[in-house]
Amino acid sequence: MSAFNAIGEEREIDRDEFTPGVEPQPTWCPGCGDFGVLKSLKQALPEVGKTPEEVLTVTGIGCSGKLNSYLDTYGFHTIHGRSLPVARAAKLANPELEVIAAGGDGDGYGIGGNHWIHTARENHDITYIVFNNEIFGLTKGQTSPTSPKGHKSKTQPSGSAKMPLRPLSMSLNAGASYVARTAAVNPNQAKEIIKEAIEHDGFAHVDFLTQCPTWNKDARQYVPYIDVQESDDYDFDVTDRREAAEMMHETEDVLNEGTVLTGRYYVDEDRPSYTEEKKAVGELPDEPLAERYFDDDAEWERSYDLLDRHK
Ligand SMILES: Cc1ncc(C[n+]2csc(CCOP(=O)(O)OP(=O)(O)O)c2C)c(N)n1
Ligand code: SF4
Repeated sequence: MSAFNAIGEEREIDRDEFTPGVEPQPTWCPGCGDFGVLKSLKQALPEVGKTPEEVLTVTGIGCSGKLNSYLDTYGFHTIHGRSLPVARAAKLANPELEVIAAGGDGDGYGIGGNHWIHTARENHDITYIVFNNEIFGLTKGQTSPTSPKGHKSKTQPSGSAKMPLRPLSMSLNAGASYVARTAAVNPNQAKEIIKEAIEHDGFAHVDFLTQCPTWNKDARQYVPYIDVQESDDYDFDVTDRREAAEMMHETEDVLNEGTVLTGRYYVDEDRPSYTEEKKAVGELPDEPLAERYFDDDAEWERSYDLLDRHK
């Protein structure tokens, strides 16, 4: 795949470019589904013509938060549940940047839940990948918002009394313009879904099922996965909100009972992204804020003055 570099020259891009030159110390366990997300991103990015310097990955805290240690894009490791506000700020300052936010189900659907709802509502042009292993992985397997009812862990030794959260339906209701679910055990589909999400202009939420063989051995990791777009039994219009909502409901009702349905559930190509809306009402200049600041000597002087004053 070819792309244009920062100075406008056309060049070939290879997925190896997304591997850091210095190999980081491995922190993911053998067999972890997080490797599947990493692989699909490394395959998808060059296929959609992105070079490493055009991409920013913003992560939260958790095993999933280590993603950008293994991916040679720009990276920002934020705090628990806060990948989305940082990603939003970066996208507003530099709309030309491809911004990918990532985190776990605890990170994104628990502590970061409010940011998720409002980022979807405002339709920020961000790809949001949630590594959904249905537990807190890094802190050793506690019950998370997506753990099934009855799930036993050290925090809920008698079994969780709570209904799991429904991420697809929540995102659709909040206003996301692209909603999909894929799985690390389904690598071909995962790559295609990630490519679509990156190319989508608006908030693209991918619930990415990732197995945690260390702390969630009981999870449905190797049950049959059916692609809703490939199966004649699940014919629905992904651009129709009502049909998509019904499909999501059906899927999320049976998620923990056997077959898992994955694929693209909802796509709205017509809704303008937050950046486009801001530009339309004159609240955002045409040229990226990041570049204005870069060229403006007075702004730099102001920054240096501030630094001096806070020495
Ligand atoms: C404000 C805050 N609360 C709690 C923690 C402790 N903590 C670190 S990782 C984590 C859970 C991560 O689980 P999840 O987001 O599901 O990601 P995974 O590790 O499964 O990828 C928690 C609770 C923290 N770092 N910061
Ligand atoms: S604890 Fe689970 S989620 Fe974390 S690296 Fe190991 S297998 Fe992956």
